[in-house]
Amino acid sequence: FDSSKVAVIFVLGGPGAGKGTQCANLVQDYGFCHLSAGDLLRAEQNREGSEYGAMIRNYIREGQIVPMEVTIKLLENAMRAALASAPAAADGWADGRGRFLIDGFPRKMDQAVKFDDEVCRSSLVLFFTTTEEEMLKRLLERGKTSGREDDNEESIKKRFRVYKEQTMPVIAHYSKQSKVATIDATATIEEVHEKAKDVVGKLLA
Ligand code: UP5
Ligand code: MG
Repeated sequence: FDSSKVAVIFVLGGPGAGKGTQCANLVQDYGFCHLSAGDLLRAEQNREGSEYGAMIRNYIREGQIVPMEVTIKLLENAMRAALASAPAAADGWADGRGRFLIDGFPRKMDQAVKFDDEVCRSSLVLFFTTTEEEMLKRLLERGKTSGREDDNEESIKKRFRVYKEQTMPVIAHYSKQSKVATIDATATIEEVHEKAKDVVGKLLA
């Protein structure tokens, strides 16, 4: 990708921190293209004829990170498709085209390094934090209706562990590059939204 025409924000935070919810709000505010790595993997899992379906299902249920080649290919394809349907303007992404929120990725160091080297670099990492207790409560509530195979207490505990062991180092890595904006996601959806809107607005200004 021509990095002058594409703007990427990584959106990270623990399982149930509110990444997807806040991305939807930022799409309304600023017209981003929102790509959730987890949603792309779930779509691939259910795609007829996918050679990866069974493998993805197992990884997700166990809370493990799917081999990065699969996820990066899905993200790259989705970014290309979005740009093809609304190409970045000659003056870059000022009008909203070519702006991406990449949600739930990169969540392991190998993914971060490969994406930065081979796809493109992010401008910012939005990092939503709250307690495990709060995340567990949200996910169990959502699990009543989500149909997600990983919204059960056993899978959630595994997701928390993988998050601490594999994703926190990614946050530390980008912190060293001063790219991380940390937002306390314990407050109400609207309060968190106001903070996120403000942070992103400053980046785009
Ligand atoms: N909610 C949200 N904000 C709230 C607030 N402020 N107050 C009260 N309630 C709030 O929100 C979760 C729930 O909480 C919702 O019901 C919401 O209304 C409520 P949501 O916005 O969905 O949170 P989010 O952070 O998006 O939670 P999600 O469960 O999607 O996070 P995960 O990171 O666990 O899931 P993801 O889909 O990203 O990944 C799933 C799996 O895919 C991973 O475990 C892994 O196995 C696999 N994966 C990979 O292998 N590689 C990747 O690169 C990415 C994923
Ligand atoms: Mg999500």
